Amino acid sequence: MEDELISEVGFSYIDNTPFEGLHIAVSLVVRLSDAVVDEIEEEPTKTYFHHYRTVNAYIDRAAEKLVLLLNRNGYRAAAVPASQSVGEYAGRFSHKKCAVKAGLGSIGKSALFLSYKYGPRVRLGTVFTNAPIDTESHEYRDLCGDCKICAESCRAMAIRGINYVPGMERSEIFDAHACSEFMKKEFQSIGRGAVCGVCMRVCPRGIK
Ligand code: B12
Repeated sequence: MEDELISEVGFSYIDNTPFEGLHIAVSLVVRLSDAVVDEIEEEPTKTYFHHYRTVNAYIDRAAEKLVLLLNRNGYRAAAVPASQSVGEYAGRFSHKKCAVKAGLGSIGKSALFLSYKYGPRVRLGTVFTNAPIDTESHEYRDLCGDCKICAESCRAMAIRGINYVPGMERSEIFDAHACSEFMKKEFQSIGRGAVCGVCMRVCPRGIK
């Protein structure tokens, strides 16, 4: 991993692992460029769409390298793709869940993962392994308080404005269908309907 610029790494134990026998999740956090994210106003930019795709590829590469490294040392390992949907609005496993369990941040009203260091301006990766890595439990800290700027800025009206409490379903705070349909309809020509980023852009936790 030494030539990869990963902003943060964390470890957690996941009971309901997507890969049989691999219960240790290694979370990879890659910070996004403020210069790129700051340009998002009412809608995403083509530069942000490119950044999104490039960072996804970067995370996938770093995660696969870690898999190879663990394999070389005699352990089993598998990566969850950075940004792949396999079910209805769901990936193979939630990167956010692993990153929260690793104590790297919490869930915002936006349903985004808010890194304690960088706010929501990060992209995530996860590698599952059976390597004997120590994990510990962490206290959950809400970072939103009374702030509702993400909900007020969301043109899809997908964010209900409710503080996330551990154990809640995503649907209690966020309407994934409304978000996805709005992106597909409004931003097809900018990011093939796959990106928006306004909730991430406006979050005070990410503004330096
Ligand atoms: C499907 C998908 C979407 C769908 C559904 C959105 C969603 N929130 O799930 C759509 C198309 C709408 C979408 C939109 C966006 N997405 Co998206 N998406 C995904 C994807 C591929 C799967 C998400 C998934 O499985 N959701 C299922 C639900 C159940 O899980 P979850 O929302 O991830 O997590 C919930 C629970 O796990 C729970 N939870 C949290 N901690 C814990 C702890 C425990 C113990 C338990 C039990 C539960 C729990 O809280 C969360 C509440 O939302 C992930 C990549 C991945 N594999 O994780 C990216 C991902 C969530 N997307 C991301 C981003 C950035 C976006 C967009 C900003 C688009 C863009 N790139 O411009 C918007 C933002 C929408 C928003 N406000 O959340 C990033 C989020 C980064 C961050 N800082 O949080 C991810 C993680 C991709 C990445 N590699 O970084 N996305």
